[in-house]
Amino acid sequence: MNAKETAERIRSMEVRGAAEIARQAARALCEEARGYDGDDADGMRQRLMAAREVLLASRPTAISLWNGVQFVLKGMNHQKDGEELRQMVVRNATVFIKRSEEAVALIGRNGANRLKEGDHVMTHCNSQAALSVITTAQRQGKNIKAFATESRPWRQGILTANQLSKAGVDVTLIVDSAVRHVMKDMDAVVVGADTIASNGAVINKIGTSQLALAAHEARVPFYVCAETFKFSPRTMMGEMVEIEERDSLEVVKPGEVPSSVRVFNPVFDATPPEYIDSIITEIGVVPPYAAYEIIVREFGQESIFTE
Ligand code: RI2
Repeated sequence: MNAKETAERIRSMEVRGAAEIARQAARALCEEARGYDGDDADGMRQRLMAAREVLLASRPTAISLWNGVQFVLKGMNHQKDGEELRQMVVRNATVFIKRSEEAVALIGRNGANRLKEGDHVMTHCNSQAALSVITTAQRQGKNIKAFATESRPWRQGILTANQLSKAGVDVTLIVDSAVRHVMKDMDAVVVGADTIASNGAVINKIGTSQLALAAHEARVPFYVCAETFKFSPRTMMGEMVEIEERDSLEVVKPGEVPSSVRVFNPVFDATPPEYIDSIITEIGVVPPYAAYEIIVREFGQESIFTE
């Protein structure tokens, strides 16, 4: 699928989940390189740059998309031969997708070590990294009791409940407003991430920060499950993370409220590091305050300055 089609599927949420949109973007760049007729490196570069812009514009918040695109196109300007450029893009995309898929399994293993037999675990939205932790613990025979929030307005909690149930996990679905009421019975909260800033703040599905506050109040450990490519080199330059705002029709049906009523539909929020126990990554379980070091280690100083 080419970049334009992929971007449309991402924008419309047909393809969603911060890691998955990055993998799909990597595949689309591969297709663009393969689909370019000829071996003119400059022409192919132009096509790839246009594809990059289209993909990055599809959803603004998840840094995984930006990091994925940067990874696939890294070194592009040094290639003089079209065929070599094509092969480089395909190679980079293959490495990125493989690393990303392996990371989810490693996060599952690392995170499952934090869960005990019979733990009650709340999750929010539909994060494959967070679900990997729960299902890995379940496979270890820990008899986990999962609690999935509905996650309005897109109700990704329904996906989560289905996936956990299929994996043999005992799962209870709750509405978002039941979070604080239920939190006192939880042993852990596991959520995903769209972006982790250099100060350790985590940007994830709207409502995540409410889970974190309720967990903090009830002294329940709050874990963020995220691949290292969810960390944002751009925030090291002081850039703020853009919080995507989506259409009001995701919240109300046409005519349900008078047109004078404004509907505000931000789809992500920021959880400050002081409410986060640990971030569970493929390279280990780390405190949120390690974010700066992870960015330097994974992306290098150089990448911070190259757009
Ligand atoms: P994984 C999702 O965004 C949710 O915010 C979820 O927590 C996050 O991506 C991470 O998901 P959306 O695409 O990468 O539903 O862990 O808006 O699968």
